[in-house]
Amino acid sequence: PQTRSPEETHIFVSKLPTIPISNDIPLHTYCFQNYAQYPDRPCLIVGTGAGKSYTFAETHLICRKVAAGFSNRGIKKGDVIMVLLQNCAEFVFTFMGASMIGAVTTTANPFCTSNEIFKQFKASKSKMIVTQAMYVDKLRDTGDESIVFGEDFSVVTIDAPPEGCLPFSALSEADEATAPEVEIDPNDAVALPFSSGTTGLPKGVILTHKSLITSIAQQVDGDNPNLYLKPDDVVLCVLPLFHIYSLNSVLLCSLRAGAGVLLMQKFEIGSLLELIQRHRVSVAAVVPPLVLALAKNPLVDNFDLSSIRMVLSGAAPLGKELETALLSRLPQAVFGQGYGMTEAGPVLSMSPSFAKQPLPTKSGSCGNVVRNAELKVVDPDTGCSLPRNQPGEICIRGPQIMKGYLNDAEATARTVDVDGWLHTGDIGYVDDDDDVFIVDRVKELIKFKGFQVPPAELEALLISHPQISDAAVVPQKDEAAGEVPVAFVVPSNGSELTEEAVKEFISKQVVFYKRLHKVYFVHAIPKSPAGKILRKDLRAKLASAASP
Ligand code: 4UU
Repeated sequence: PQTRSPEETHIFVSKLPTIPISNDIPLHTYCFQNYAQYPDRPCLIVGTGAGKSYTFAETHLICRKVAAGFSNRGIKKGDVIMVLLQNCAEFVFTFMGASMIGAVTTTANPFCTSNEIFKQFKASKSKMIVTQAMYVDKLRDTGDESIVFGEDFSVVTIDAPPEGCLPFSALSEADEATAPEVEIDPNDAVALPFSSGTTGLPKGVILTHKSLITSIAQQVDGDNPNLYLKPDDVVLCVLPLFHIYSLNSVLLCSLRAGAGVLLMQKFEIGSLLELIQRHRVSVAAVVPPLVLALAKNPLVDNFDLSSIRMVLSGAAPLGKELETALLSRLPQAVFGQGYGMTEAGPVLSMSPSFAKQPLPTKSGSCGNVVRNAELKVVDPDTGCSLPRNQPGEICIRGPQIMKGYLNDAEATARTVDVDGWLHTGDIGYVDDDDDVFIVDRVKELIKFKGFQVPPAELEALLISHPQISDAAVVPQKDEAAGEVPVAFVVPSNGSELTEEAVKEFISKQVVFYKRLHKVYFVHAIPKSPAGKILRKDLRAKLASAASP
């Protein structure tokens, strides 16, 4: 076979010039680097309740107190804290406070089941969980005798602590002067989100101080930032901070740029519109289902949304029709997409229409590759890089990508090759104007409203059922959610299993977005000679028939 020389590699870079990035300092230092110039500006605005807000100076101080509080409670450099919270100010204090003592935050969805939470808890070896009282019952039974609530880990609640828990004040009222001085290496982990990547079960994604700083800088630094956030911006934070999109592109980017963040606990269209109007939200980071709501919900006409100047959509594909519909509702706004993947730090490409000196990009495109990074498109069969306009697997290289998966060298090696290219499992191309288009996904991952649904996790649960002998889970297109998981199930001999019973068996064990929407009983799961599920065949089967 022909080997290609490096000169033949088609590499795409940003149209924006490369910039110097100070990624050799700790993340918290970088994010708060300029705040002394605007200490009294609002930093965090709490959307729920009385609408409390924290200035940059207050936010910075509370983070330092929490750092001291962690240290007083025995949390040390390298320890992992699990944050099990909806969006709230304490999420920010915990994440930044942990960074300040060199600890690592693993973020989890509070709607997850006990089983899901403890899988992540164990894999990450968390020492403490910061949560809300209403989720504590899920934490009492750890499902493992060797891990005892309150003994092997402590639980802190941001509201009145139930029995055996500490109040958040145990952290936030510590004397900031007692926080230890720690040496932080740029390659130390700071965030540990979980993602299933291109295959298999959820894995800890090690994001270091250096990777996150690089990613933030690629978005908001430089004379002509790609994502231009102004000091008087109010940035909507309705997407969950436990997902890297919101954590990085909304929270961390705003902190760095000095913009205010409006924290909303969860998406509800009425209160969302009310908050946008009341706080004059200027930048909205959304996902396609939210674009749908903003574009189509009749309630929108009752509110003044004229403050919105920028709408960023990402985490799942967005159709052109929806983009057009949204812009007819928000004619004053610039609309564009970002394309991210947890493992990529996460942003691979971003619309240049958000830049300080904006450049045009086409409808349906995910923008251009971020600066200080390289992108290539490879033929999935040969691995050769492809020129413009030819679809293939998108790969990204740069200091922003993950250090690797936690305790999983094999999965890391499968995802990041020896030359440092991260293979996304997404199929796309770069056109003549450097616009990136995503056209398909070859990895197993299913995305329900932008949430990750790893088929391998559902398949493992299905196979654990005594009356199921084999199973496969694949995405089915869905108008509202983008994709929903559906299962092909081979019942054991003589079983009288019903679709409802299978659905219920799963829904008891998983968070809402992983629930099965359909179960097809089949005689066998199509597999390759090596035993791999032929997902393409199953997907094709779904596409070609109403009842496969
Ligand atoms: C088509 O979804 C994310 C991160 C999204 C993100 C982050 C920062 C978007 C904008 C931003 O500024 O991460 P994961 O790991 O949950 O899912 C990654 C996968 C991608 O590999 C791709 O398949 O989600 C899909 N995806 C998209 N697909 C992400 N963004 C897009 C997009 N269009 N714009």
